[in-house]
Amino acid sequence: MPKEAGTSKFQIDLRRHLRSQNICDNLIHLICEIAEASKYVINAVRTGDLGVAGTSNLYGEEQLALDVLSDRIMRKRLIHSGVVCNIASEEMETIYECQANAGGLYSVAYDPLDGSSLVDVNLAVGTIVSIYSGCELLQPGRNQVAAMYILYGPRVSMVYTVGKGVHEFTMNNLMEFTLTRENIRMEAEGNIYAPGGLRNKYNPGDEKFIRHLEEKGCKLRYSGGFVPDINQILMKGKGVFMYPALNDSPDGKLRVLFELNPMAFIIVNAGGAASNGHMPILDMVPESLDQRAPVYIGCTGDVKQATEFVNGG
Ligand code: AFP
Repeated sequence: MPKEAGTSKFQIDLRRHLRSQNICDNLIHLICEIAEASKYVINAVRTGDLGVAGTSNLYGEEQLALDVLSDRIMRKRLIHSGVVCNIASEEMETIYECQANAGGLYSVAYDPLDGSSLVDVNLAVGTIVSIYSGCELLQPGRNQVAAMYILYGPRVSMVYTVGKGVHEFTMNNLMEFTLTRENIRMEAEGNIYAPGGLRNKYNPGDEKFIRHLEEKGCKLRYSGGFVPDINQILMKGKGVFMYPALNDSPDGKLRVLFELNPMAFIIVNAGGAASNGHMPILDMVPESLDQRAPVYIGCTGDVKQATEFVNGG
């Protein structure tokens, strides 16, 4: 295995790398099944119907045909894996129970195609996955046993952590994921920022934080897609993403189970931080599937600064 962080070793495939993580075979199998599912999601993204599905999701939002198709691809694969007891999807109203008894099994919460509204303008989108041991999904993100995202951009890349470092894989022409960066680390302070939501609805503390970032020379880098925005901050190791409480939506926009917990688990395992402005995202106890929360995620120094401004500092 490469010793120094971030060096690339193209011959190491995902299953071999997972075996080096000293985790149980069921979890290795599950992560590999999700990686397999992404091959069908990328095909759907590249060739699928860009129209609406005529149905709406848990939040009453109109579903795109791609949302429904990518959700079906993921759900089928998770059921087929044989190691999952409960499934929650951003595109499903309720928890889907595969198997009753939890012995050696996992529960998975996922956003099958985050940023799907960006596909028809050909911007990068992604799949976000959060894995817990056993059948309980409404538990603090700190209890995750694994988190991963797959980014469908100019390249298809996948980032995962099982709590022992954060690693990136890139899909090759044989549609196999091979290791490209290992033990990725965040720096303490960043030089880019990604501010979500309408600025004219920001609270004064968030406005002050943005001015602070601009005064220290941070560049604006926001695509409207959570996965590509977080991937940029992680791969550069420098930066902060925020989707704060807005004056008409005190919980912001992003979902704790499907978006915030997995991304926070990845960024924190890369030496970064994630807060809702008052406490670490990973210590929040979700009360419902559709819970949203404000988020500040990225370099520890920037997230600390954000929480100080938000709390009147
Ligand atoms: P969609 O899935 O509706 O495109 O929303 C994408 C998203 O959930 C997340 O990927 C972005 O960070 C955020 O919403 C963008 O929200 P705004 O358009 O309000 O900035």
